[in-house]
Amino acid sequence: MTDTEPAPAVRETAESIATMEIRGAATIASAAAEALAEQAEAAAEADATASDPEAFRASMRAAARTLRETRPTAVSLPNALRYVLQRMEGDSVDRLRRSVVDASEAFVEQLDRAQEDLGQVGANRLADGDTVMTHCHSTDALACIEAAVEQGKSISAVVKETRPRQQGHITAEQLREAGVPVTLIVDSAARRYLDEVDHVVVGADSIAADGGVINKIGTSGLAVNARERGVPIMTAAQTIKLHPETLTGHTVEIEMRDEAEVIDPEAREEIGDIAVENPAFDVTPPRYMDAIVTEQGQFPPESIVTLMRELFGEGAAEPWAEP
Ligand code: RI2
Repeated sequence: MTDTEPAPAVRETAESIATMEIRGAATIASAAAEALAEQAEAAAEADATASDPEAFRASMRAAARTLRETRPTAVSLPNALRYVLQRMEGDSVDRLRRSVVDASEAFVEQLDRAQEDLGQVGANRLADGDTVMTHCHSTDALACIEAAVEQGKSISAVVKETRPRQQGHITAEQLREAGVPVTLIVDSAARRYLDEVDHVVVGADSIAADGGVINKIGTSGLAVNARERGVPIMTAAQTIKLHPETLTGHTVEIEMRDEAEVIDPEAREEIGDIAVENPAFDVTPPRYMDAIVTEQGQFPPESIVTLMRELFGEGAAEPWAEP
């Protein structure tokens, strides 16, 4: 390992995030924080960095850049890198290493606590006997449903399959394990089933300063249909999903994924000359979302900017950039 080449553990984590073996905004964030700790341990041993604090710092920044470049939309990833790198301090490699490992552990702990806390808030919105509809697989959204079940409420679920990667199957399995009766449907059946649903519960990959919710493709159509049917919809999102760059007018990049996720190459070949697009996320305007549930309580989407300013000030540092 040289001073700019990330440790093998970092490269493996980056690869797993890019291929979506590790997926879901919160899971990506904790994997990235843990990868930085592994980088710190490796750099404290490597010839080029073990006795040179500046080279150690440079290797941490390079590792963070490798992780940052994997997927563009979930802001929990850069927020995790920011959290750890901003706490890297010390005038010796050993102190630097310790500070990174401590920050990484503190971040992962906070993440788990935040999810538990927001689960309680989200559960309060659900009543005994409710049926919820889910989209994709969100550990934050599941935390709300599971907390409601733990409160003794009887909840059932209509789970959208979520093309093209069918993360709905993971949701279905985890809800079933939590004792929630599950009905799995294809995405296009959602509007038909909304009449039987009391709440829609989704997660978020990023939340913009104007209250726009960036989540798995299909969320915005579901939200519009839920509004038309009079079904409340909430987003469960820890505050690491708040996107600080949107405070200064930046927009959130929507990841475009490989067309092979949508159609297999042979079928495409048979159809002939067509374009295939595969956006992974969409933006639900704040007017179609009833509440954003965080570990700090529930917010109307339009007021989330207040919390964002409190947590991030007016902008976002990039501690992984070369000085
Ligand atoms: P948690 C997922 O994205 C889904 O869009 C989900 O709603 C969101 O991350 C948040 O997940 P992907 O990684 O952080 O499957 O709530 O593309 O687990």
